[in-house]
Amino acid sequence: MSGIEDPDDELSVTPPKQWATGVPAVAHALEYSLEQTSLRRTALTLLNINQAKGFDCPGCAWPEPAPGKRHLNEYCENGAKHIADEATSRRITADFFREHSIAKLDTRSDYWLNQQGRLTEPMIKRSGGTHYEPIGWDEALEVLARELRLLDSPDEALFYTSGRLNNEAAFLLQLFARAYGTNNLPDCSNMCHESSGSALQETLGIGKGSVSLDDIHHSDLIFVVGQNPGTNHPRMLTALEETKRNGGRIIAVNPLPEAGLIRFKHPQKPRGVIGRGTKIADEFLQIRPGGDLALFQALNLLLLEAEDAAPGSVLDHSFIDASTTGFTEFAEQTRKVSWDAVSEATGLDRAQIERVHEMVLESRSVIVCWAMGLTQHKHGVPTIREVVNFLLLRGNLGRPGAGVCPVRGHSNVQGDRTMGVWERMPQPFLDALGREFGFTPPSRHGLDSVDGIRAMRDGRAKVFLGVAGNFVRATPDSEVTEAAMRGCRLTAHISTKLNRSHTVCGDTALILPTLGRSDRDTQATGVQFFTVEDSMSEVHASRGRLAPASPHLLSEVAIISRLARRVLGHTPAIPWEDFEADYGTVRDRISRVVPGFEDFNARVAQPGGFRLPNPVNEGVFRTPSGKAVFTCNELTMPSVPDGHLLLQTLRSHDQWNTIPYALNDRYRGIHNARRVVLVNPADLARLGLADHDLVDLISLWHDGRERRAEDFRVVAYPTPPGSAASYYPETNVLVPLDSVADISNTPTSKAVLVRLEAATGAAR
Ligand SMILES: Nc1nc2c(c(=O)[nH]1)N[C@H]1C(S)=C(S)[C@@H](COP(=O)(O)OP(=O)(O)OC[C@H]3O[C@@H](n4cnc5c(=O)[nH]c(N)nc54)[C@H](O)[C@@H]3O)O[C@H]1N2
Ligand SMILES: Nc1nc2c(c(=O)[nH]1)N[C@H]1C(S)=C(S)[C@@H](COP(=O)(O)OP(=O)(O)OC[C@H]3O[C@@H](n4cnc5c(=O)[nH]c(N)nc54)[C@H](O)[C@@H]3O)O[C@H]1N2
Ligand code: SF4
Ligand SMILES: [Mo]
Repeated sequence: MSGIEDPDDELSVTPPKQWATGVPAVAHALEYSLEQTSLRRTALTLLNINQAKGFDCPGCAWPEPAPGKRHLNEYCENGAKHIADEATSRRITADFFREHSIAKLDTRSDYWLNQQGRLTEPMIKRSGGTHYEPIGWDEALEVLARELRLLDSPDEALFYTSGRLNNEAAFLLQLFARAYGTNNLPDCSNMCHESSGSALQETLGIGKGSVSLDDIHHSDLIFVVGQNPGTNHPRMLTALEETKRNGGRIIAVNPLPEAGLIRFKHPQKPRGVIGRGTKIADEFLQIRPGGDLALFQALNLLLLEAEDAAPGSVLDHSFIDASTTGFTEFAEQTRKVSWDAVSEATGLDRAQIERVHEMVLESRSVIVCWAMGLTQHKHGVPTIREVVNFLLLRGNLGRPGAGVCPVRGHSNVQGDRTMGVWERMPQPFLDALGREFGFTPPSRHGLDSVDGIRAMRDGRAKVFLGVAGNFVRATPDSEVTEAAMRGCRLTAHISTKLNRSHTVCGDTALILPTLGRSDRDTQATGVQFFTVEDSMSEVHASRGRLAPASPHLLSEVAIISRLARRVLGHTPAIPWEDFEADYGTVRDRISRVVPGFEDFNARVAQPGGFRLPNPVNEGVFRTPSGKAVFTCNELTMPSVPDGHLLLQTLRSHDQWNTIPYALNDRYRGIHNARRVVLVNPADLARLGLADHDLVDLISLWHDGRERRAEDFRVVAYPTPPGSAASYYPETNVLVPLDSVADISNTPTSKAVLVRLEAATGAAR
């Protein structure tokens, strides 16, 4: 398998931290930035992150406060690291590729590949070649266009995107794919919040969150479930601090005692510098992985019983009667919930769940926030449906301080979906697109990420274009996926930095380097900006300010427009040249195709942009019945055979998805190593292992194939008995391709059955 790690065996372990984001955090961010670039570029970038006239942080999708309420430093430690990683002064030139064969590059770690700097010119690996070599833009795009034209069917091509892509480029990419003739638009959402989209669409009629930042600030009670905000959405902690200042309370539900959930020190306030900061969680439920469905069923049972005891005082009957369906069946099933099953699934005391229930009763408004700890389970969709049941019971939707809050990952992952990047976009969208551009978009559904891998593996997909991501590392079952990618006739990537998807490539391969968020984007009509949509449906402009990393870079909009022209030929109804010259013309088209974007150019010119309407907040549910839907969800838990552990694969504090920035995970006390597996001390004793032992992880799946991740150090850690945790993407090799969430088809990255075996050290 590719990516034999550069040595990383200097592991040292300190106790997990009790607090997140204090002064050391700022120092760490500056240190990374100054390592990557000059003081001047550091200052320029940091002053422009998340400012009304600057660029959107390329990190997570947490929203900025309204323009008048922004600090000069409206970013977090990790946002500063993401920017520094992009604004680095290091460059990869043609010489670099002459010196390093692709086979050689493939032995280097993901960390090393990323540290080589920004890509600067288009490169090609020709069929049978061993190295990437320079190629002009025209020829590169012609190579790709020719392969696309030669396919027997447009459905043999895949167009993958991550949520880094901006709205304008995303809109053009899906327009191009559909005009070419396919809905094969897999994206990172398939592996991320797809379970949220599936559950919310079915129950509330829209696959997005309903709350605003203001709702967070003024909620009485917020659940933070399956989420590690101290690392992954750091400025969410600032918002939760404000909730607490306003008298609200927080409940954290997580198998791990994550630092940010316990205590928070604000890095930009004197109180954060001295003092102990704010205690975040009023109640911490250290749940067994996968136990959340049982937890919310138990809370729902308690609410029904409290209503029985004091009729008319607990449930919001007028809301339930007027705006929902399915209550009777749901209530009937919920009354059968057994406390033995709840205790088995959650590992929690009944008394603690009852305490939380009391807090719910005391709260007029409740929000549930969640992320990958809920979505990446086999029963992720039913779990989120049960969260919706919980909120519906007391009418906690469409009111101030109440609602659903799936906290999205990539900065524009929500926007990409709004723009039509989805393999199963609803027919009304396709009709509007076809009307605007004078063609008939295909209506058969396309392939998502998992089905896309199957199609490449089986020779049904032959050309792969990836935009703004690292498909081969983000996806499960690394050995299977790598073979699938290598089997393609052509793989091409529009990227800013070198990654594994460039070294694990098809017969012919292209690297198409592009501008990043912080780079100035100049086209024929002048300097351009683009737009993004955050996790709370706020749409705003982003303007890069730095001199581009190389004069040979094209923007994503330019690359996609030029490719489309070559593939589709002359299309009078789709003026690709105009789109490239003036992104405002793309926004004009978006305003005519995508609901909620009327008058887009004028509204996005306002400082801070605008918020898309969410019908749920107007009491409108776009479900077939026109009402919100109570659902009945069967309690299921993965069964863990003797001698096995349930492994979750998660992010360290020092990485951006597939890209490690360093080998530390400061808040969890792990230093200088990523190949570690966190295990409960009681399990270690039971398995005859000791802290720091070297083990292989072997996953269990019914296809009998051996999936092994070699040479991990065991770290004794307070994870619930029977479970373990380790970093992604090193452990993706263990996640079977067919182990997916029901309905959403999301890989079960938080529930992999593994056993640990003493390592032979053969990989070293
Ligand atoms: N710095 C940084 N920021 C990021 C990213 C990054 O890589 N680095 N990635 C971005 C992206 S794309 C995303 S999607 C988000 C991801 O944000 P998160 O979802 O916070 O990311 P994970 O590291 O996957 O952490 C999952 C959390 O869920 C918990 N968990 C696991 N299983 C369960 C369970 O069964 N029940 C409960 N209740 N909890 C569980 C884990 O202990 C962990 O705290 O972050 C975004 N922000
Ligand atoms: N086991 C396991 N697997 C997982 C997960 C997990 O928790 N566990 N999480 C899943 C989740 S939530 C997600 S979202 C996926 C993430 O998967 P992806 O989104 O595919 O991966 P990233 O690591 O975000 O992609 C990084 C690459 O994006 C490119 N890039 C960065 N900025 C830009 C830009 O501005 N433009 C362009 N064109 N390119 C750019 C760079 O070349 C960089 O190498 O992984 C999923 N996989
Ligand atoms: S919270 Fe997210 S969007 Fe905000 S600065 Fe930090 S990484 Fe960037
Ligand atoms: Mo994600």
